[in-house]
Amino acid sequence: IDWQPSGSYTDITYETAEGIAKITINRPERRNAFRPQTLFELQEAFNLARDDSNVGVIILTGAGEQAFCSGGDQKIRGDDGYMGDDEVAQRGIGRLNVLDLQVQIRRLPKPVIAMVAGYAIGGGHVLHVCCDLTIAADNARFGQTGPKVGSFDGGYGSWLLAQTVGLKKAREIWYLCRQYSAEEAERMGLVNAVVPLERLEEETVTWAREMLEKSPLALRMVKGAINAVSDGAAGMQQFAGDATMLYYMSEEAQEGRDAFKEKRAPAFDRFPRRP
Ligand code: 2NE
Repeated sequence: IDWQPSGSYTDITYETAEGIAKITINRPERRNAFRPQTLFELQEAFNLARDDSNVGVIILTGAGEQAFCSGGDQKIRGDDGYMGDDEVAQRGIGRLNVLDLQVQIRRLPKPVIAMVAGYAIGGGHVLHVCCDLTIAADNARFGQTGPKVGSFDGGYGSWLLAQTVGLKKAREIWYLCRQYSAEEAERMGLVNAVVPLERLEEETVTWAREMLEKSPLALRMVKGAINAVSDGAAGMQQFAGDATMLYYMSEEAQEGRDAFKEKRAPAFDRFPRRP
């Protein structure tokens, strides 16, 4: 696959090919730990992929073979969050802006695949949990570290994980902070497939291509529907927005718009009152 890079980033790369966007966390010297800047760039890249109507599937991955992402960069962790280089940090204020990225991945109306080689640990593990699908290399290792390093994720990192692997297993993962192999992760339903490391991208692209053959609107609605159950009112809000979008696309809705513009009464009689 002929990836075409674009954009100018320090902490990530953004590439596209054949309707697929590949977003790579590029801090391998820290096992792809994220800092505030990494997350600003990831948010920008996910927005680009969302807005690009040629893109149907997004792959999130980490540079190199050692790690997908090792979570928040503990070396720049301040006393209330992670410290960036901006004016907010100069005032001594930290950020937890990975939470915004998690929400963005959930809301993004296109499938997001986590492509995991090496460690998906801590906040990096939560990111793969938030993705729609996960393809793991046979060297992948999964786990949470929060209670060991003085952190926790009580949002998607806890209850979406519990919804994925069950309550008992989710508690074990958080309470004991163990690491799990790719095979163990597959057995507990935490990943969709495990493949040899050298075939990781090939297999992930195969899954992406298979989804690209499907109806984009159907995929959008299924993602929204599955997420609505666990995202409560916010999930329903998005799903309801999609219902509005579909309604706008109907002649019935367009008749209401046209009647207003033409200063006449709308003629809705020709539209059936469906059973
Ligand atoms: C990821 C893991 C298991 C890898 O172990 P290993 O043995 O393969 O590598 P090593 O030597 O530990 O790491 C290589 C280099 O990367 C840095 C290390 O410090 C080391 O650099 P030097 O010190 O030798 O120069 N590195 C690795 N992970 C880093 C990190 N997260 N921050 C900064 N530097 C990091 C092993 O490295 C590991 O366990 N890493 C820490 C994982 C972790 O605890 N992450 C934070 C969890 S909390 C979180 O992510 C979070 C949250 O809970 C809520 C909101 C937001 C964030």
